[in-house]
Amino acid sequence: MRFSHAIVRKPCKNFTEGLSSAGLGKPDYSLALRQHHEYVRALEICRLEVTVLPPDEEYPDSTFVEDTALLTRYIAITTRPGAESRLGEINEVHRAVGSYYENIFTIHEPGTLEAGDVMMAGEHFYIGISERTNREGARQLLQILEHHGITASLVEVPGMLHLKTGISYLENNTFLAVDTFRMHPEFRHRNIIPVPNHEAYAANSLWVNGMVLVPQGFPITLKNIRNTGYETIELDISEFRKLDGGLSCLSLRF
Ligand code: CIR
Repeated sequence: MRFSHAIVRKPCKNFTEGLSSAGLGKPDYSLALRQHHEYVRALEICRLEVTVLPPDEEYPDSTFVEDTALLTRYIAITTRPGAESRLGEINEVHRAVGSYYENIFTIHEPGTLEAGDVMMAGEHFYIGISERTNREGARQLLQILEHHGITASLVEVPGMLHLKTGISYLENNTFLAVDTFRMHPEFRHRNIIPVPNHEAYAANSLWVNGMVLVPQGFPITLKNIRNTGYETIELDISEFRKLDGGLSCLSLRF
């Protein structure tokens, strides 16, 4: 899989009011802007053409664009966030995605789905059932994917925000995962780079065109990824972590 584009959205001034369970304090807005800028540069280094959407002041969490859409090779699906304060983010994203996709499907009530719960692993998709993605939302997505010849399976997500909070696919049949998913029947026999519990945040690292973006400050995971043969870029995203966001949440890659 190669990506050519990414969509990101600049954090808005209200960003500091975003949803959070991290207990790490309020983010610093100007530092968040600088970190976001570095994130965009990293995507460009990975040879992506990046569309930067303007801040959307109405939605504090709107910089976490990943949750609002799933972009596959041929079709796009806009989601229906389980967090009520995020429901309205979809309208703008639908418009932005419309510049690139003819076929856009949607998730409808009573389904909820956030694409932080959707992991693409080659031709197969894993859909997490979490506090944000319910069974009905997952069922609707499964149906849309299968209708287009794409296979998917459902995975329970215990005790974390999204599926990709705890596991990432780094292509080459390789996953990066915390213990919860290393032991999971769905992944037990897969090739997994382990993430130690005290570095759990680094399980959300991001493969882009052969490089892996890794959050700064997780030396064991960084070393393990490098030892597996990947080139890495470390990025400081401390201000996004304060709102439970990781590297993947900040962009849609396609
Ligand atoms: C939220 O709670 O919805 C945001 N503060 C963080 C979303 C993170 N998104 C992701 O992991 N895909």
